[in-house]
Amino acid sequence: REVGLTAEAGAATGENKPLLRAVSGEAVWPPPMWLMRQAGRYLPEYREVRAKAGGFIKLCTTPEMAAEVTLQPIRRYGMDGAILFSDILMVPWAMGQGLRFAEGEGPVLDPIRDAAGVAALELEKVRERAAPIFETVRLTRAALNQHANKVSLIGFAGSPFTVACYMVEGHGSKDFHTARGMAFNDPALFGRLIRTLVDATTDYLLAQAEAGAEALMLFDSWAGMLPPSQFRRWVIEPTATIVRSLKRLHPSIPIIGFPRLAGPLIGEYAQRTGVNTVAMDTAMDPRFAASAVPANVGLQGNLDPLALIAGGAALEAEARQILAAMRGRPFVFNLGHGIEKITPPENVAQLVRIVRSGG
Ligand code: 1CP
Repeated sequence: REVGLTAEAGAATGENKPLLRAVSGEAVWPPPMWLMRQAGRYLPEYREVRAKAGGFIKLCTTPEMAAEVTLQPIRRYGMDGAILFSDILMVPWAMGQGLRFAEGEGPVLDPIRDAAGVAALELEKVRERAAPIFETVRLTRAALNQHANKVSLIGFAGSPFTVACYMVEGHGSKDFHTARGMAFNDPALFGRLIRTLVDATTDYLLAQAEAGAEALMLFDSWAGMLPPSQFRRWVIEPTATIVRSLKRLHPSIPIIGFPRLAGPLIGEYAQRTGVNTVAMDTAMDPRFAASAVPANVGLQGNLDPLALIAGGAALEAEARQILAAMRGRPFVFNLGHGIEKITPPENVAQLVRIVRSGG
């Protein structure tokens, strides 16, 4: 089976890719763009492959199919970035934790609540079990190189804190009481889980970089639930450790961090983790971020996915405000959270036109 794009985009050298330049700290205008969850259920072509795959994990671990859905939004919209199609929960899965994606109810894991559960995690199996995901990276990069050499391939993982939330809770939650409780009641145990995740995540991202990922993103979707002292301990410190290790082996690979709902701690996160770009959530004021985050650190974001569903004048006004606030900065246009499955695909095309006009 062939995975590819039709040849139309002009060839360019890797050094000239707008997204890589922007996430590395250069102001590029109009800004490059991609959208979180740009491959997904709002696209009929995704639903078609998803139905054939027979399960979400099967889709993530079948390289031809995963590469195909990674490329779909590139074909349709000409985004500047392709993000590996996988999930943050594939790291716990690769360490041997039971995981399933139940239709309509999201991820379900066999929860880990004690020392034996943490000790049973198989860090040494991650590379082997996740091999099909690295193969997806290789296939996708080869397809992008061949036909549309201006598009950057973004690899990713969840950040230790957010992944630990799911591992302990066993499912999605509004407040992750059990996981956050463990961080207070038994910080030694929670710390062992976080350290295991730091090691697994570093290795998993290194393997993606070796397979051809050109930038790496760390998703910390639940970071904003933590009080400042806990945010420093479970978000900033583990992220800084991962970034340091990645940079030792790949000094020039840009890293994007997404500390969702970090609020006023966004500046400290930017300065202390060493990420090259900080992704802003929907609640972040881009003007505040521009003042709190050092000028050599890129920003990414942060259109509300609901504005994208609305389309029309509401979408245009929101997008233009963000563009106006970010002009002159290293910046990547994106959403402030993942695209919703009821999003009309033509509204994404409208957004691309707005951003390409530069505001
Ligand atoms: O059946 C399906 O189609 C499942 C829907 C789906 C998709 C399309 C899930 C289940 N994961 C994904 C892909 C995915 N997840 C990507 C792929 C690349 C892209 O196009 O962006 C990425 C980067 C993620 C990251 C992810 N997964 C996050 C972090 C970002 C965020 O949204 O906050 C989180 C928290 C997850 C967990 C997860 N996986 C899937 C769902 C429905 C959820 C959320 C569960 C919950 O807490 O309610």
